[in-house]
This record gives sequence, structure tokens and C-alpha cells, in this order.
Amino acid sequence: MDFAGSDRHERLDGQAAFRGESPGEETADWQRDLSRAPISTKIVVAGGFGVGKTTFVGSVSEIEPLTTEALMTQASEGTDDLGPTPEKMTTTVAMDFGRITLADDLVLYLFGTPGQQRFWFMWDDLVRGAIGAVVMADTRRLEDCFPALDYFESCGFPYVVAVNHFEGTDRYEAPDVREALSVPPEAPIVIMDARERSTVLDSLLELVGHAVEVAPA
Ligand SMILES: Nc1nc2c(ncn2[C@@H]2O[C@H](COP(=O)(O)OP(=O)(O)O)[C@@H](O)[C@H]2O)c(=O)[nH]1
Ligand SMILES: [Mg+2]
Repeated sequence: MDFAGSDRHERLDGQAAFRGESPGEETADWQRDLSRAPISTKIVVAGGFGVGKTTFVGSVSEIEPLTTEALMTQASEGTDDLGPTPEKMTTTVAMDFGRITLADDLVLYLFGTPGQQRFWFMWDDLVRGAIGAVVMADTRRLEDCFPALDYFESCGFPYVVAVNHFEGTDRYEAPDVREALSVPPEAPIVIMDARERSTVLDSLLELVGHAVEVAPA
């Protein structure tokens, strides 16, 4: 783990003791309780093209993230807008897949959805069985996450908005983003950096907390 020593790490440590984090530490009673099987759940990572979904999943995945990137060809010219990320040579054609263990017995499976409109037919399948979604937003093109927001709002699916802050762009605070996106007050907004593991974990913890809060008792 590469975030030892940060404040965030200490905070996360309290909330979620990561597997293998402290090898010398005594195991607690509940950890030896074999009846306590790990709970696994699914989380969807959505957002527009180039917003950082593949980076997000790759930053936290314990397993080699499975991505199905394809070299962009002339066929996607004019469909995939490369304006803000001209260096981007690949595009995710199916999905990103990763896994992370929180709190020793909560396993999250992350599914990054392709942002391109031509793949929206997959969304109903993708969200089946998921507890919630992280909707990634880039403040340079907030409108790219409208379709994802509309989709999750329309089906009452819990989500958090993760503003992936690209350096060199204006920094916005959560209330500004909430207003610009008309995000209802109950949906958390996190300002983060998809390349920074600790901020990706923060976003996931926000989502898990939010999903638990809104889940029917
Ligand atoms: N500067 C900066 N670049 C990022 C950040 N997140 C992703 N990138 C880069 O932006 C590009 C698009 O990210 P990617 O994860 O492939 O986007 P996706 O299409 O949503 O999967 C890649 O070149 C990433 O390395 C970030 O927080 N800051
Ligand atoms: Mg991708």
C-alpha cells in the first residue's frame, strides 16, 4: 500500500482495516470467526469518455485490472471526442473490472462502464446486483456525466459524484458542482484524483456509506 502515513490513511484505517495491512497485528475474535464469510458486492463506475474510469479502477484494484481497451481507429473518429485528452490512444470497448477488499470482509467488485452512448444498452445488465455507482465527472465537460446521472436518478439507484480533478483546470468545490449538475442533496460529491489510491478509496467508502443509508431496512 502506498498511502501509509497520510491523514486519509489513518482515517481509513479506523473505518476499514485493510487485509494484510499490519502483519504483526493480533487477529481480532471476529477475524477468526469462520462463520463470518466475506460479503462481496458490486459497484459500477460510470462517466463520460476519458473522465478517468479505467484509471480509477486501476488505482485500487488488488487484482490486475481487466480492461478491454482497443486502439482507437478511424471508425471511432468523430464519435469519441479526443479534444481534452489528445494523448489518449485507446478506448474501453467493453468494461473495466477490478476488485478491492475493505474492512477485511467486504469485497467490492468494480465495473467501469464505457462512457460512449453506443454502449448504453448494456447498462441495465451492468447495474443488476450492484449496490451503487460512482459517477465520474470532469469539470471541463460536466455535461458528459448527465446521461449517467439521468439513468441512476430515473431508477433510484444510489450514486456518488466523483469529480476527477485534472491539474491545470479550475478547482471547483462540491457545492458548485452540485448546483451545476442539479445533484440532489442526499447524493455525496467527492473531489478526487483517479490516480491517487487514497482518494479513490474515499470515493468508494462514501458510496458504500451512502448506499447503506438509503437501502430499505
Ligand atoms: N492529469 C490527470 N490525468 C488523469 C486523471 N485521471 C485520468 N487521467 C488521464 O486521463 C486519460 C483518460 O483516463 P482513462 O482512465 O483512460 O479514462 P476513461 O475513458 O474514463 O477510462 C488517461 O490518459 C489518464 O492517464 C487525473 O486525475 N489527472
Ligand atoms: Mg476506460
